[in-house]
Amino acid sequence: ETPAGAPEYQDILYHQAERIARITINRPEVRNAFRPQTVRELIDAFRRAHLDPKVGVIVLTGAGDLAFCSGGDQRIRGHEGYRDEAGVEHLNVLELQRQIRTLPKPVVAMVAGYAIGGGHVLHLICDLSIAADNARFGQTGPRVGSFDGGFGAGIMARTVGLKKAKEIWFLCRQYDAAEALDMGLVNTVVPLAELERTTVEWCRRMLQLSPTALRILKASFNADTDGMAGIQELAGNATALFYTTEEGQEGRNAFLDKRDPDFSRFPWRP
Ligand code: 2NE
Repeated sequence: ETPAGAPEYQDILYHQAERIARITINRPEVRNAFRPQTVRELIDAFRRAHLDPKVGVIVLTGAGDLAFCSGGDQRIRGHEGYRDEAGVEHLNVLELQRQIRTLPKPVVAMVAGYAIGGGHVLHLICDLSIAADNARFGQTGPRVGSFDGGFGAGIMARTVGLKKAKEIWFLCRQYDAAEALDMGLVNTVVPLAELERTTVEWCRRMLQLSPTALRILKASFNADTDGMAGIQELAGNATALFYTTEEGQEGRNAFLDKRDPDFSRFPWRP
């Protein structure tokens, strides 16, 4: 079901059912490589799912069985980035990575076929990765004259360990689904025919849990790596919870009533 009012996208698909938003990169003719327009649409779709209170969990996937995503579209790679329709060159996928990482709902990568290059980093950034048995993973940067030294290196090292992360980047090999599971790069591997069903099952399980607990846990996992921005995200959750208390509301009410606030009935907790 595509929700009413959803924009018509050219490079992606947006579906929602049962509090699960599914965002699909839809360029199978290039193994779901992304161009600036694709990334712009993905950012819009993730924002939509983030803000929609009817959405609890987001699934990112690629159209067809052959690829999740093969990274930046090399045909339109220009002098300093990927060229858009106006000729402007971008690396806007870095903004998308930050968005997936920080939006306060679980994001699940559903991977069939290749997750390669910048497409591999996208699955890495997602909170969970569910792989079909035909999935293949790897970085190609040093072979095609590129690299992702941000989350692509740092989160990779945190996920699979430093030695393995360096191997993945320095050798540009491909790894099958069993190897990916073995190194902790994915959460589970299922037969291709079971991929959709398992992903929905995992999403349904998360949807039965406390949204606030999952929201704050996601921020907590990012907090130390993300420095002040990570603390901001955690602290924003504390502020939002404080707003819901009588103590927090007394300050606002006093201001609106044009009186001094009276916090005397609230305890100084140990
Ligand atoms: C993905 C992979 C391994 C698939 O291989 P295979 O054998 O299944 O398919 P094939 O024949 O290579 O690809 C099918 C069609 O898709 C195009 C191919 O050129 C081919 O087109 P035709 O010959 O049929 O016309 N295609 C595939 N990937 C593409 C891409 N990324 N851009 C444009 N066209 C693509 C194999 O195709 C592969 O290795 N692809 C390249 C992977 C790659 O190097 N990606 C870029 C990494 S750099 C990056 O993503 C990046 C970054 O490092 C930093 C910031 C932002 C992005």
